[in-house]
Amino acid sequence: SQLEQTLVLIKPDGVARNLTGEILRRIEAKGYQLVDVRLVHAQRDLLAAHYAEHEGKPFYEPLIQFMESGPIVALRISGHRVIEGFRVLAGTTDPTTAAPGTIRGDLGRDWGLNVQQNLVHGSDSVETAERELALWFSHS
Ligand code: DAT
Ligand code: MG
Repeated sequence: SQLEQTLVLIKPDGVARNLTGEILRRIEAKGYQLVDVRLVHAQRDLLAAHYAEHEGKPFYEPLIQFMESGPIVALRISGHRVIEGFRVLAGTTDPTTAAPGTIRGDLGRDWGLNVQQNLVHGSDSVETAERELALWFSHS
């Protein structure tokens, strides 16, 4: 079976712009199930663990500072091939070139240097999803 779970984060820009409902609507409309949800003002240690693969890259520090800047909505969602499927719903990393019809393409703004403000995060593999879900939902 390819029934999977993935971690979605509605990043601080998405929460601040009151897009939580619109993003959840798109996830539910696709047919994915909401399994768990938390509103988190993330501490640096959690963000450093979450973005460990990017440590040392030029955008790492601005990315962590942005993710610390306000509340995040963390979602555990399930569905058939949801890991890849959510990333298709989200669109490519840069909102400027993300396709219309995607979350980043329809709702993301071109912030110039602030590519990190792209509304959502989605895990990128089965292994990553397991690791990230354990980080953000360690209570369950
Ligand atoms: P994604 O979030 O699409 O999986 P990623 O894992 O490569 O992208 O990068 C994590 C986040 O870091 C991404 O959402 C935005 C930011 N980022 C990535 N590449 C960047 C770049 N070249 N400049 C600035 N921020 C970047
Ligand atoms: Mg990524």
